[in-house]
Amino acid sequence: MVTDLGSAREHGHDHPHDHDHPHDHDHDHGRPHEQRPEAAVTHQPSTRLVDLELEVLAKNDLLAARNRGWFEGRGILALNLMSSPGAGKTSLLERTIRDLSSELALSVIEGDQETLLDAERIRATGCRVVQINTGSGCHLDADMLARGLRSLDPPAQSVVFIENVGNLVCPALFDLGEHSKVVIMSVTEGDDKPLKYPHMFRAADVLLLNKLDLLPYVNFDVERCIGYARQINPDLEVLTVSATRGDELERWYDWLRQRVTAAV
Ligand SMILES: Nc1nc2c(ncn2[C@@H]2O[C@H](COP(=O)(O)OP(=O)(O)OP(=O)(O)O)[C@@H](O)[C@H]2O)c(=O)[nH]1
Ligand SMILES: [Mg+2]
Repeated sequence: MVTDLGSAREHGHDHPHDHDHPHDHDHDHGRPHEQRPEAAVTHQPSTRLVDLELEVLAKNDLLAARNRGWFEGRGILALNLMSSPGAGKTSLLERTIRDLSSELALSVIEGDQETLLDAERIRATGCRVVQINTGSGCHLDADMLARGLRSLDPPAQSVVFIENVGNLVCPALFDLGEHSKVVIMSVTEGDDKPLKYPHMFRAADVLLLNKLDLLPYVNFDVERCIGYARQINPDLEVLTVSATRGDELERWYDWLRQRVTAAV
């Protein structure tokens, strides 16, 4: 089943940021940072904007708690997969579904700004899937997930993978009610990313370092990357894999099986 829930929100960027200029705007990726008026100004955040941000977070946390209860009541393990665009979330899911669907009941919520492309890839594996399109939104939130779950209707004692919108920043801030946050990073992204995007690596329970097969062609130091990631989050589990070639996926499957045993 592929369900497009439509654009889950028609807004710009009305979520809280963990920095000192809360705001409500569209992402301004088009202009260099130094050209943006706010870049030159030290903001004094207005009390009202801070209040609004806290309201957004509090509302999301409430809905996430409901999702968490919903999962627990049904013995469902929910995993939130996050990464920058193209790190390999859908590829990892395609391979995982192919390898484990005879052993575990799996279904997928796909989050993207536009298109049904990822849902169609998942559907081709025979797996139950619902696509959420966020429009201009750069992450899934707990309300979108709740609506997606109503449409997905996953069975009890199953695993729901949530593929978040490709973005190494915003998804880390929004609890969805998942059991674990899985961050995927590929070796083509540069080994400094844990230091530059610390919130994601701090929030994650496990890091999958993907595209191991490309290591001979890129300048990437695996040990340095893992060191940076553990500098940010000493408890972070790290698994190195290749989703397409299949390297070391058994370790990922074992991690998954352990979580399933604990949750269902
Ligand atoms: N060489 C290599 N390529 C990979 C691997 N995993 C994914 N890819 C490729 O990377 C590209 C992006 O993979 P996707 O699975 O679509 O990545 P994604 O994270 O789902 O992307 P978004 O949903 O757009 O954020 C595709 O061309 C994949 O074939 C891998 O382990 N090795
Ligand atoms: Mg994808």
